[in-house]
Amino acid sequence: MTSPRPEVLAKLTPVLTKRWLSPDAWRIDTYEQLDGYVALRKALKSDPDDLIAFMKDSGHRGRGGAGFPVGMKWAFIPQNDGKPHYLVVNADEGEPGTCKDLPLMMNDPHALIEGMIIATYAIRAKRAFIYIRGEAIHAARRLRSAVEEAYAKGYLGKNILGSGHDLDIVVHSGAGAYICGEETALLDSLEGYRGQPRLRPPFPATHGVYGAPTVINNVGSIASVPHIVLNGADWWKSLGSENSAGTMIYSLSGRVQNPGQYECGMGITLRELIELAGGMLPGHNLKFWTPGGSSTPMLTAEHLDVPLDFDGVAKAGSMLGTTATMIFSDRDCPVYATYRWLQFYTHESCGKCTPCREGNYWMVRTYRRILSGKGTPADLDTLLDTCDNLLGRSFCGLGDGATSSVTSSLQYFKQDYLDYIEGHRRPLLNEADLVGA
Ligand code: L3W
Ligand code: SF4
Repeated sequence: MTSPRPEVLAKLTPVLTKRWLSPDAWRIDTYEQLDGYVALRKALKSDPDDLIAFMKDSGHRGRGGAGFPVGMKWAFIPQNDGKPHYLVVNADEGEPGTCKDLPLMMNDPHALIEGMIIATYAIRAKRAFIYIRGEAIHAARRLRSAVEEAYAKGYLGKNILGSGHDLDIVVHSGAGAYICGEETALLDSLEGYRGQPRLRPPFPATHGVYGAPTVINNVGSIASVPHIVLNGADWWKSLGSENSAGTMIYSLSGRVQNPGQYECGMGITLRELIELAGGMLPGHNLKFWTPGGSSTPMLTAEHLDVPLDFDGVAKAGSMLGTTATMIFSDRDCPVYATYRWLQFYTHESCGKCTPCREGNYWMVRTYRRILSGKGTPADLDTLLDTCDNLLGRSFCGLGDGATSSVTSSLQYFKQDYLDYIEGHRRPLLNEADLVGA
């Protein structure tokens, strides 16, 4: 294992992760000793509209995959409309490879709660929900206990710290469906319906929970807010790169020595992240990787120096997504990885629209043929054709995301496919796997 060079080590910038190593930082007393709820006091002295303008100025962008400007989203909420407003935190972290929100909620739940109080004050909402992934029972328990602590100390409930702002927070557990991370399916699920995406527009900003104006933000987007309020918009901008303000928690998994979460200013490269993670595993050379989970097109060893910010990754033909960097080596097969991801999308497809429901199912069957040595070169054209019929034609982002690894693996690793088809590589699946294919 190699130690990172000092200049690379200096790129670690703990902001959201800075309390993670303090034992008990998840308890309110410790949190308060570590600057907790100081930003809230500052925010409650501001005018809500000024807070929204401040968030716009900070350049803070959403951490859930799309990178939508947070301040702009808050500003969409109509004011003086006589309707209740809501904040919903999307804690349904389920994108394959993504592991940044769960550790954040486990280690620093009050950062999320403090950010929620500030956000609701700005958008004038009195009720907020945390929609947490059903499997994350441990994190839901931790959040519920943190919410109770916050009520006991007067940070939640009526007239918070004498400001006149009221807020109730409900922690709502989902039932384990990936699609409920899509914001409108999440709303259906929260309202007690089967979680399926709604047509957009109208966007949740005007028609969200119970038809009322709603801001839906990712855990990381909201947990960053107290830090930004405390240290200023310019400070946040200075930590990142142009158009990508602040830090990001990059979750590294796969063939590196020390997989885990590395928080760095946006714009760090994969080469530097791998160095921070102690290098590749012995005997492994980087072959392909995802910048932001399985829904983002894979990149290759050619892209080691791409800045991992919104613009840099887009220029390289992919998406920053959730910064779930899954690292694969020359001992891994991009065809098989894509097959496994497609199985995931097929299983998680809600079935509402034909391109995604049928397209994923047929692509899985095609991959089974290829991986069992029974594929033909025409299968590769069929795969691309199927992707054409999913991308931009699916009802929600799940269908689009499913195509990412198919098209990118065919772009960079067509020979790997041909090796199975032409019999140069031992099939990974056998006849039994072809049942139903
Ligand atoms: C009002 C408008 N609001 C856009 C809002 C919209 C949403 C946000 C971004 O998908 C991506 C997806 C996954 N008036 C608006 C407006 N908004 N125009 O802005 O919207 P959008 O459509 O760009 O993206 P999205 O639907 O939020 C998210 C990708 O992220 N992804 C997903 C990962 C999964 C997780 C997880 O497991 N937690 O995040 C990974 O890459 O494929 O492309 O709020 O309402 N005119
Ligand atoms: Fe459902 Fe897939 Fe269509 Fe999204 S794209 S609505 S998940 S079937």
